[in-house]
Amino acid sequence: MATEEAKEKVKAIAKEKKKKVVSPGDLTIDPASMKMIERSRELDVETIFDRAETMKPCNIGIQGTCCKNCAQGPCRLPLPKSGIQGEDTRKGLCGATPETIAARNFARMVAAGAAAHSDHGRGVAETFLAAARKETQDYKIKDTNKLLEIAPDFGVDITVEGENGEILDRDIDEIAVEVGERALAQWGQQTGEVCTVKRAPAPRYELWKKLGVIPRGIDREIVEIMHRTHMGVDQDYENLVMQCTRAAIADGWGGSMIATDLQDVLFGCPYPLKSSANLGVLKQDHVNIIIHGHEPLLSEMIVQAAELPEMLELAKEKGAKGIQLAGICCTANEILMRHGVPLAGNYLQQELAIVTGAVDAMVVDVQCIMESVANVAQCFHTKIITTNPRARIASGDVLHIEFDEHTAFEDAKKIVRTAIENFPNREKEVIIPDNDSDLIAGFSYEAINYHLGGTFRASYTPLNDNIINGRIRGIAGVVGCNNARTSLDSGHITIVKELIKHDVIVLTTGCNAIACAKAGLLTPESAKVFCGPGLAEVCEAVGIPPVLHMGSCVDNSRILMAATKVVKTGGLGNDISELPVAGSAPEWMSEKAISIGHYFVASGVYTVFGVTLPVSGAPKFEHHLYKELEQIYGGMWDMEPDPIKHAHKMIAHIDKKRKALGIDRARERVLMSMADRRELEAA
Ligand code: NFS
Ligand code: SF4
Repeated sequence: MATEEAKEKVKAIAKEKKKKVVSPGDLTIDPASMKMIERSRELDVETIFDRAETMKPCNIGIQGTCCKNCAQGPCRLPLPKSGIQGEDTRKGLCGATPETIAARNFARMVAAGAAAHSDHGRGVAETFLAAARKETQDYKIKDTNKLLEIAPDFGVDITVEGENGEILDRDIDEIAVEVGERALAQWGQQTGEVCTVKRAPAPRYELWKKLGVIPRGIDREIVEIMHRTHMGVDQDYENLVMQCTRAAIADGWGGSMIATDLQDVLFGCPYPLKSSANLGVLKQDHVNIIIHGHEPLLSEMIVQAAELPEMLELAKEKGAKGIQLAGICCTANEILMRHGVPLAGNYLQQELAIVTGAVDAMVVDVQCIMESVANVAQCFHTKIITTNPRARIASGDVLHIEFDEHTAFEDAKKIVRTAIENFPNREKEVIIPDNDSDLIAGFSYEAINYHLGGTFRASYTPLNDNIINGRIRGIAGVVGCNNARTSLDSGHITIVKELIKHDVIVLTTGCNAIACAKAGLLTPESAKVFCGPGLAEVCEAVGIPPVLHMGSCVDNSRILMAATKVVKTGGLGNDISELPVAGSAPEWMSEKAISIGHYFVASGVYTVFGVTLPVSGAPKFEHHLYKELEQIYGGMWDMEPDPIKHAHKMIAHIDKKRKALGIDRARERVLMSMADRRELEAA
């Protein structure tokens, strides 16, 4: 017994030591998060930041070469310490090579990611159809302009021929029902093509057709990955990557794109608006409700419910001054983009939000919700409310209030009421960090069109012109998660700042967008401070931030559409692969990020991931992703954990494309004239 006690003591001391060793400043660059990590330690509340110290990743899994696809394994094939000399003889029991194993694991990540985005899209399509058929009172077709714009892509006519051969507008309700039906059919379709894929630039579409990678139906391609990666099926990594491409295109140009389209029609296409970001948006004297997860179906209703006078009254009755909504993860982005609801934080801040002691309810739906929020909440009065039958939490004391699109508003009211009633139960001292940053968000690809082109000549021409004349060096899509294996927001902010400093305009979504918001990069004023002279000039002239917030992760489809629009506007080549663009996910962690990365690559974009990529244990497969794919798609994968090198790899690729387009000289002239101008000004 005595020895047991001694052991416990040693453990406790070691634990203490660890806590002291890793200072919050090494865990994040975000001041609000630093304060809350500190606070969690004071209160002895364990968070992911502590667990990241006590549990290190597995050296074999991290290389992508652990296979557990059958009960003869797990077969583990790490690279030998001395590297591979001569022939690579590593094999699983069945003979699977490291290439096969890593490619199968990679493919399953694509499948899971594409499934997550696309199942979200399916939910939207179902609700859309219910709204179009008027089976629910709670959702309505809001943005009829966008409906008319997308209908032809779904093969739905927007006009009809009248009795005398005249062209008449079709009934909008009829159009909506047909679009809903056609959209929903894309999931279960067995043959043919997912219809929205045709939106890609023609040469891209033709290339995919030639390669045979156009998805037949969204679900089908995901299921086929699961089949092919079952024990003893597809054992050719190149062939597996082809199937990854089909499923990833089914996500980016299918499931995600349809989700974005239909959400815009239901809830309105986003246009620029002001708001603020970081934990400082929470209010001591208000009922604070955090909406966390991904689907706007739920959060849209909660936004409405929280605005009801009866809710405000109830809040006052309970001693609060009002109700403060704030978002975490992509739900945050959805309600920010359309309603200006402030961002509480990104993925790694979900536990920290609860640590403020000010969150009366955290309402979650699907994806990126850490099970540990349930445990952290137990140390506070916070109620965690799950709402989706797909996503329940067994840990802790979690409330489940199921959300149904047919009774959506009633469900939302119940949720808001539960949060309000919990306000008087706050038990611990409330400590809210005083950090919140101003931001401008809402740059749908339609909004960029409008903003850059002006009211009367909405177009992408000014953007193209500024790329051609060299003021803007190129475009970067920087997206993705936080990852507890790297300092929170550090990779995001270092990379984005390095890009804009070198005149690369940044399009952002997901948790990168939230990181940029917190760092003040989503304001027009930041252009002067952080941008190179060319980009600063454009931002100041047009009044836009150098980093354009385009929405949630399913809205990466907006980036694809923006790139397509740039191609179609002309002067920068005939395909996305010819554009001076690059993609990046500096702190990725989710399987969705892999699906996104792969559809960017297949669309012709050089795409760099930070932190790590589970392919390093399979050199031939890695080479295929990093090098050979460029020959096939004009886009390829890369991995670079060092943020500055990461940014410069992207810039080098952008410069390579400028050179191929013959516009590299223009940039030299612009920069020269800027320098000349400065000299003149100084004189
Ligand atoms: Ni995207 Fe959005 Fe964030 Fe990563 Fe998760 S919230 S869907 S997956 S963690 S960016
Ligand atoms: Fe091992 Fe092959 Fe089974 Fe994988 S599929 S666990 S490599 S025997």
